[in-house]
Amino acid sequence: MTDAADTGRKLSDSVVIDRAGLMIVRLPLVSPFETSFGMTRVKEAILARIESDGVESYGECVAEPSPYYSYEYNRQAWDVMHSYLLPSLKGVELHAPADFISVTKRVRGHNMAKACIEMAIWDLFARRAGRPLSKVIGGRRTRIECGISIGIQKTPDALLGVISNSLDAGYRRIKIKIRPGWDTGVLGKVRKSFPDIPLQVDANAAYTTSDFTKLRKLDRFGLQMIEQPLDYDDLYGHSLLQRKLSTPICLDESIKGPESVRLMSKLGSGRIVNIKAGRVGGLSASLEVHDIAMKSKIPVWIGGMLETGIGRAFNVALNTLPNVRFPGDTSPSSRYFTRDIITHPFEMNGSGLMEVPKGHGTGVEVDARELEKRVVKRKSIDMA
Ligand code: OSB
Ligand code: MG
Repeated sequence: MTDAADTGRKLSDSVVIDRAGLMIVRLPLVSPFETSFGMTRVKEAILARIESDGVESYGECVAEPSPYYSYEYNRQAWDVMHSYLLPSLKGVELHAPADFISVTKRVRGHNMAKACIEMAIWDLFARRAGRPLSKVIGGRRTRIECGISIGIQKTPDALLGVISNSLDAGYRRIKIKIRPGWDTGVLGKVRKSFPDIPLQVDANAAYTTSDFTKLRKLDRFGLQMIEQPLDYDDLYGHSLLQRKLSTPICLDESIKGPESVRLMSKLGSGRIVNIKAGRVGGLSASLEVHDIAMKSKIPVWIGGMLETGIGRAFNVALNTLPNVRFPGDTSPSSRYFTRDIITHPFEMNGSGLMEVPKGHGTGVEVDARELEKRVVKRKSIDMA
């Protein structure tokens, strides 16, 4: 057990989930988000609502409608939560958030579905203990540094415009999505206009081991890191590539949990880890990944999946951990939605900082009316 997870163990008395429900929300994005694996115009997310002794809490599943970023996708994640994860919690006394892991161990994989429920449980424990989640997990910061992840644009000029606006808004680092055909040429133009900005790229696994010559050219651009250049499962390929690159490789898709970090560290598959709680199976797993990386001298940062305010709040809490050494993809609500589904949307000040909520649990409250407008499907689960 990690130090941070230990803190969770001491949280208040036990919890029995007496009500649970799932819903799907759809929120249009203020601008379409294109990556090497596809285009998103509307954020579709499954939310899980759980209740114990009148205290309610929400989790958000980061799976997407299609199995492109990950094998998990919404219809399947819904079924895993509805048919397996929530029923397995019926009448079970949870003494700590980590108990969720032992109760659902029989279900193999499906980290995003598990994380959705697990995070709601962490939030519930923190609310019952009357403490902010960031403190409960061992976080120390009261403000976090925001970066922005900029999708593939129609033209290089359009990209330069988005970067310029983002810098004006205060973002502390720029990440741009790349893929074959939208890489060195575009980066040359970016560096010509913005020679010194903190810049990184994310390929979302768009290159192969036959692209090493091309990828070596990325060393010219003074990038903070290259995120997931090769296949989602290819730790060995990344270890060969890292030996040929001076730019640090950061792994996203390839990190499925603590064991991936151990392997990455042994193989030398990269030097930085992107933590997404959904991808690794929840907050307990994120804390383990964070702690193992810290012991292996691998800095981490917190990724994002275009979450609504509900999921974003967990990313904000994770950003307060000590081994988070870079601004992440946790941007303010307005970067994604004209109106978020929480009462106090996340904001960033002109120097790229975001306040960590001080309230109990994640510190965010769902805007019931706004949520209602966005729900396209719902189902309650019998927990009696
Ligand atoms: O690879 O980090 C990624 C969004 C969806 C799926 C994968 C990724 C992303 C992002 C967006 O980069 C980060 C964000 O702003 O939430
Ligand atoms: Mg990524």
